[in-house]
Amino acid sequence: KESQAEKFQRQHMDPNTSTVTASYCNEMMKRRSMTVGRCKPVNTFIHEPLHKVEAICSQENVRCKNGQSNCYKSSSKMRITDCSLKKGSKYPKCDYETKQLQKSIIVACTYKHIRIPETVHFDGSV
Ligand code: UM3
Repeated sequence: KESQAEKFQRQHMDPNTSTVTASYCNEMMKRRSMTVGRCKPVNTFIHEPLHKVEAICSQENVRCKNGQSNCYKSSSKMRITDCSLKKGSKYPKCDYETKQLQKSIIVACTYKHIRIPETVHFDGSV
């Protein structure tokens, strides 16, 4: 079964893409299985190496949108792409807007082993 950390990487990590095209989100949302059963409404891809994203777990601790306390904000801006479902797009034709941004990101971290955190959820960007 897919772990939460594996799911985070499938849904949010794309380190080897630097510039994206208008069709990026339509292709990636499908390729990463976020258009199965429904169109996931909003999803962010992170274009930074995994070690830089995991390092956020030792940066600024902030409260998560759901009230949990295990969210962390990146001290530097990261290259990201926001995918948002276009108004009027109807499953199974998931049609996304692609927006390339540089923002600080907030992720949730849990411990896989004592002292070894891993990223498990994307909470937002600021
Ligand atoms: N989400 C993003 N980017 C945003 C805001 C929300 O990817 O800027 C995703 C993360 C959550 C979902 O999915 O929307 C609900 O908040 P996840 O927990 O699987 O990462």
